[in-house]
Amino acid sequence: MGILNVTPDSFSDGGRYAATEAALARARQIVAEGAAIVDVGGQSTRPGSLEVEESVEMARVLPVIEGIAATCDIAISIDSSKPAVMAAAVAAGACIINDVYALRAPGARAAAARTEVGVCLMHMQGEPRTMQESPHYNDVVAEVGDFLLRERQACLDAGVANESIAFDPGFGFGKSLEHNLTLLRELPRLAALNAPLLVGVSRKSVIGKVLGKTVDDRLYGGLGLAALCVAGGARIIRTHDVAPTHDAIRMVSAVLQGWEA
Ligand code: YH5
Repeated sequence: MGILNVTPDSFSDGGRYAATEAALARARQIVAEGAAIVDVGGQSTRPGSLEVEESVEMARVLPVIEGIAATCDIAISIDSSKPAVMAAAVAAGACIINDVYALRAPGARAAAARTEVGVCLMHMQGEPRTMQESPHYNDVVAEVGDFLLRERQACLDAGVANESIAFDPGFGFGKSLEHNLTLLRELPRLAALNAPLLVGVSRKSVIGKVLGKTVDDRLYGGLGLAALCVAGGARIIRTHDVAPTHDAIRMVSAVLQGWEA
């Protein structure tokens, strides 16, 4: 899964049209580098980030999703927590909803059930503005697993199909370095919960803290983690660096599943 951020800090604003064209060019690159999914987001969820208006988020992502759907052979996911954005994105061509709030916003589960798309439920403790201030768990793996099972049941009750639901431990979302490392070490316990596991570690601070590297220098650390995650049972790797990650995980898959050209 290649990350396509459509926020002003990602594509410097020469206006909406220029930003859309730049995002589409990046989407074509993500396809060429081997991604199966492109994850389109118009709202930053990094630690400390603020919310944007629904209309702003829509204006950013919808033209990009329409453009990708019209010109690229790739599955599109919408990275949003707002039900109206989810519904509009699916109408524009998205087939997966990737929600860091795990569809907890009022109306989000109903929107997912109506559209019959895939959904990724991600664990987060707290909310983006404050989540890294003092994360606390007694047993981080058990608590993340319990959260995902509970939110899956809520989705099933709302009419989302079981086969449509993926899980994500939410690396960096209300987690200390030690919490992130424990989740990585014990990923097979989460992979055993009978949902495809999606993980996003690309360029995150877990790498920065261990290696002492800034965000632009975290590729090799991220590849190590991507390989570990696939070996630990992850099925989808969310990354900024599609070509190197694709090579790394194809290599791990060849070992685990045997080699097919
Ligand atoms: C995720 O894990 N993450 S947005 C801080 C960084 C680098 C990257 C400075 N959306 C996830 O990518 N969706 C985001 O270091 C996500 N899983 C899913 N499903 C945060 C992000 C990032 C933050």
